[in-house]
Amino acid sequence: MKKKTNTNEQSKKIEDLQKDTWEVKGATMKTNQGLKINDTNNSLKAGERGATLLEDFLLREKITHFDHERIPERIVHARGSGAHGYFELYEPIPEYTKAGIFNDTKRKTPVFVRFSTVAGSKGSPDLARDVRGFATKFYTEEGTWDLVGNNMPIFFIQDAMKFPDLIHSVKPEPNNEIPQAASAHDTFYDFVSHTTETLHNHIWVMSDRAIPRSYRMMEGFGIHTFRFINDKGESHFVKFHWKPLLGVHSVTWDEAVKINGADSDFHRRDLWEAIEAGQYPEWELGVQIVPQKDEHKYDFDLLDPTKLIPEEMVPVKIIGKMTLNKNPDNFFAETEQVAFLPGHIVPGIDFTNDPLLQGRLFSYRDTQLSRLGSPNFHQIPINRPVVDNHNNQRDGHMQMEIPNGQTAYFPNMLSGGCPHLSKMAEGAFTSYEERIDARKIRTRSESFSDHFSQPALFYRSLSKWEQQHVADAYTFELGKCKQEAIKERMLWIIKQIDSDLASQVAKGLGLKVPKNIEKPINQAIGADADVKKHQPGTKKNYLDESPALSQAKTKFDSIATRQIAVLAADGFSMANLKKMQSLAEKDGAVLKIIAPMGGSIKCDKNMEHTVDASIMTTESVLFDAVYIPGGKKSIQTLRENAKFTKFVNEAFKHCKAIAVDNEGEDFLKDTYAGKHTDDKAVLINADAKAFKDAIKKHRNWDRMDIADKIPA
Ligand code: HDE
Repeated sequence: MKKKTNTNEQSKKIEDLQKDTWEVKGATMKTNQGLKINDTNNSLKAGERGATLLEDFLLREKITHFDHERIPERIVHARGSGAHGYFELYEPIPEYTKAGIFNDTKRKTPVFVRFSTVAGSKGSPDLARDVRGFATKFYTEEGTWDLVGNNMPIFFIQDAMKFPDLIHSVKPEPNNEIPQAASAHDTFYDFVSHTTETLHNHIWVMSDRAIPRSYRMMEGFGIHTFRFINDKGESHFVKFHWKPLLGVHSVTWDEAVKINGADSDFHRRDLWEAIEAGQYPEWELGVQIVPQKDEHKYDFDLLDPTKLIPEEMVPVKIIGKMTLNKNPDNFFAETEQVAFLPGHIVPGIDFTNDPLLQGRLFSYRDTQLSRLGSPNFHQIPINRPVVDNHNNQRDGHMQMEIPNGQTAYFPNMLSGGCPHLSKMAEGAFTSYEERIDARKIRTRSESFSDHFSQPALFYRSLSKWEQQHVADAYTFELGKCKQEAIKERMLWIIKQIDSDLASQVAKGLGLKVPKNIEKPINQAIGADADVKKHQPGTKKNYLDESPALSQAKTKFDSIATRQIAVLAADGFSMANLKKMQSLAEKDGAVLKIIAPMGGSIKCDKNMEHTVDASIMTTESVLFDAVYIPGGKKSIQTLRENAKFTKFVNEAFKHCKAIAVDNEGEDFLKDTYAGKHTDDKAVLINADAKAFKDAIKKHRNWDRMDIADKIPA
């Protein structure tokens, strides 16, 4: 077997994976037994036209393997993309945690990250309105730590017991398996409208966070409150945050719908291409720390996963940075077979009693058994730690290791007591000794009953355009429901968040916000409890606004990796293009020439330029900005092809920056952008810096009112 050599910067994990990686180029085709193969095109037959012989072991080996190539897709988060990278610490935090990864600034801890959508199947489109998974495997010197988070800081439900109900309601309906990768249907809203604890995560899903521009431009959150344990055994509560260096940006719903048709792999491709181009995605890791003594200080329960701790109440301390710098060599072997378990922790990190987290500790190991088929899934190359992992577990399907020796039990004398235990001073793990003195009881804590305060805080904290997007999303989603009763319940519930929001949505649905709902909310209680006594608590206002929740307050300082469509045909002005090329050369943007046909075009200096895409094979929604260089002949050609006009109209509708030079202005007149040349992101004969500044802002949301009326 020829081993692949990797030219990328080596990490301990990449080196480890190379033991199992082989290079297709230069390899000789052989059977799984190492037999050289002479013909892989024809089966063994009785005569040229004869029946195939059972003897044909070559056919059987090939077909049998093929027949078993598929494994069950993940029950949730089936659709995903992964990448390798590393984590570096900025400054040690021994006062909070003894975890090696958070104490040694010289370490470059290898990581593997998998981003995903939740509800859709493995082949579903990337731009579904959905939560995104953000799961990170840290291959640390003390063992593997998995931080299995999402791109939203809270979850839909408070107790693991409700997870199958939640997922069954959002997945395609069981009778007809419709709709795919979409929450806009009756069963989901039936569940949500009866389970108000879902509202906080739900309003995040109605916001732009659910349709990110890129995996590289979204935040990540551990969601649950975890514990940090220092070397004195003291505990601090901690919440984990990933903050993307490119800021948090999203597309509009109209774009999302169109991107799903134009390139259903949009996010996967974006991640892959950025890494291949050496424009490595980066996130800073932040922690919110709450001392043990402050456990009950807040208006919400730290153990309730439907609540966030506003950053304005407990600041996020940035402690390190993650860089993703290598694409997987094989999607199935790495991205599909990677198994994340929230139960994978290291000394210095521990769990809390969050009832959702507690349930997850069971579920993930369990699901890998049916998904990967064996308790030895930790031996799959992507899953094995970078440190040795010896114990007395043995056998099982697909055992890959050969533990030698006479014993597989502890204690023993025959193997000198090995594998031996470690002392605490040698870095052994021990669980935090939490005092528990309680009744065994199947119930929900009263401290979890506030369902409206934080959705309302989130909505209040959004900018006007973000609020409008939320209202539009509710109107769309409920508009797709068939049952009036479900829509009305939802309207009443939305009113508990914000009555103007409810009125706007009601107007769009052609309904009225009900004054009351007939049946009270079915709080999370047992059948014998008095439902009326268990209604959600009244809305509180412990913070007027949390600016950190708004994407309007994110970073707008870079255009790196932004895709700029250059619409051009033969005869375009080279001098114009040259001016804008600095955006690629200096600022890391990606300029792509879109022309009437593929191949190449000639500029006015008679030079050949490779076309990146013909107008027929691409769409405006795949770009962040549009540039049209001058050149009489080029502009004439563009004006003759209606798709170029549609391209610019759509870019204008989606509030993107559009720049034209010289005769490009004539082209602009054919488009809606030409009617709004006073718009600050429609630029005529501007310099590259002005165009850069407009792209940096991601979108000109001031244009939204006009844009909404454009029939593109
Ligand atoms: Fe998951 N979740 N989850 N989840 N989850 C899975 O595990 C589950 C929850 C998250 O890229 C499954 O390996 C339960 C919260 C991510 O491979 C499964 C509950 C958060 C991924 C599972 C939750 C997540 C999963 C399916 C409620 C954010 C994808 C395949 C108690 C903090 C990981 C698998 C990847 C995947 C169960 C709730 C994030 C079935 C029972 C909260 C990012 O085990």
